[in-house]
Amino acid sequence: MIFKHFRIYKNICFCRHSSSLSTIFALATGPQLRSGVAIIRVSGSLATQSLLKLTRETKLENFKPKQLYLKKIYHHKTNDLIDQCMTVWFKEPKSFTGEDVVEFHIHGSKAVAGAIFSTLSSFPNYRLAEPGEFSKRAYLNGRLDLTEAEGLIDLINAQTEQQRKQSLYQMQGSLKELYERWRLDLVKSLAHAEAYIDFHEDQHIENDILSDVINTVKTAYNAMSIHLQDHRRGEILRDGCRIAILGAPNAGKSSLLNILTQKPTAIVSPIAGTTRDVIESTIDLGGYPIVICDTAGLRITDDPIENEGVLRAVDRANTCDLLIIVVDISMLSLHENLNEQIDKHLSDLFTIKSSSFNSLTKLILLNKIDLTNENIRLKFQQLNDNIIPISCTLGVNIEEFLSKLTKSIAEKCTEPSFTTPYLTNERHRIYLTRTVDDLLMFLTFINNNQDLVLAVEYLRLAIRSLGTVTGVVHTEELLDVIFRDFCIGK
Ligand SMILES: Nc1nc2c(ncn2[C@@H]2O[C@H](COP(=O)(O)OP(=O)(O)O)[C@@H](O)[C@H]2O)c(=O)[nH]1
Ligand SMILES: [Mg+2]
Repeated sequence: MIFKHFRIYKNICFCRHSSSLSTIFALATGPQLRSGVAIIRVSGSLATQSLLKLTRETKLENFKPKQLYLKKIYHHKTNDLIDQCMTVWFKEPKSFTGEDVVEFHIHGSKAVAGAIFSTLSSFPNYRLAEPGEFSKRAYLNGRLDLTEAEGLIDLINAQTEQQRKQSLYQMQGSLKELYERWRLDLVKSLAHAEAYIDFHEDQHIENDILSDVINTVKTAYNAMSIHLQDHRRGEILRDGCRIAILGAPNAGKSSLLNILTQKPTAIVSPIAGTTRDVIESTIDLGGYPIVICDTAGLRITDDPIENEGVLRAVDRANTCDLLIIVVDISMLSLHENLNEQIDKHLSDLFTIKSSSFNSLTKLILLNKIDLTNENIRLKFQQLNDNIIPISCTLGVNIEEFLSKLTKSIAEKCTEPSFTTPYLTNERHRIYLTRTVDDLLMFLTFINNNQDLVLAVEYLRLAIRSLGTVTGVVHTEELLDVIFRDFCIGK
């Protein structure tokens, strides 16, 4: 049995210590030098040498790990005093990378950092770190799994409050816990299934063992399928909710964009066909990131450039998460039913490039209500819930529109939570989909009473794909893709 258990793990790469690697250094704080403090981080088996040589101390015992010491630091070759700064070291394995790490909290100038880089470069087996190399070492030394490392880079890139929460939870292991729980259940099932294959004919093996395996796999399969049917919530929050503003020429789309971005991002003019290209802006709405784009007015036109603009508008709308459609109220016949008039206006608009955008959430803005009289405004109470009468020029009902928009986006992303995390990137989706597909193959083989040995092969593949999400299984190529997005010093 022990031998069989070993077989399960034989293809899986476990953590590997890295004492033979070079010692690396980089600026851990942002790239602009000219700050009160900047931090240079050194990591590797020779890291403490830099602490002793730069401070001219002889004994490492003079530095307790994780304690700050104010020290004068000197150039190792020229003996020049470089700076007076705080220093700290973290003894392996209790450091970010799992290796010995030393930090110099220097005055943040190009000259000070340059002098320290020059002295560190002169040490044998020292070199400048590659982008993401500290985090990659942390992963290789088992300090982070891949989802936690991805959470870390997302936290560094977070622009809004909700992105901060989601990435922080992921960095603290929300996805890792979920995926590891599933993986370990499947690993146990695999071990039991193999035991059953090997011993059920000639030894006493409980009959229930196979049905337990099937139940566990079914439970994991169902949970993962639900996890995948998430309407891309985590990904929308990570990448920004994509919104397109659509409508006929002159409806007030560019005016609306300028209200949302609070600056004259797009040209507003009474000349129809002013906006041609898609104009994109990023904003923060109630902590949610939004990538909003203004588009060319939808109409049939002989002008090839404007026509290209209309095509681009439709293309963009097709790849969006949400649509805002602006309707100029003066285009409607106001004495008839307003909801029906708006429906007709939209269906005329969408026939222009035979689009429907059926699957998309739509907010409809009835703009230029400042041009209407009190009698017409009374009819607004009968409007459908997703139609908001506004005036871009006078700023009427803009608050109501913004709160409805925030609500729609919050529904698309939901509030991040540690206990119910959503997958946050395409990589997770690809490998989890493979996992689910292989689990389904396993269950189908079993249901059809097909070869159990072959069925178990699918279970093994599923475990492998799931392990690729967290990094229990990895290839160099996969690590390159993940860590190349990191900045130097992280
Ligand atoms: N009266 C009135 N005019 C507006 C309003 N919003 C926009 N406009 C005017 O409508 C014209 C077209 O606006 P624009 O934002 O460029 O429309 P777009 O073609 O849809 O981008 C401009 O002259 C705007 O000043 C509004 O709420 N009331
Ligand atoms: Mg415009």
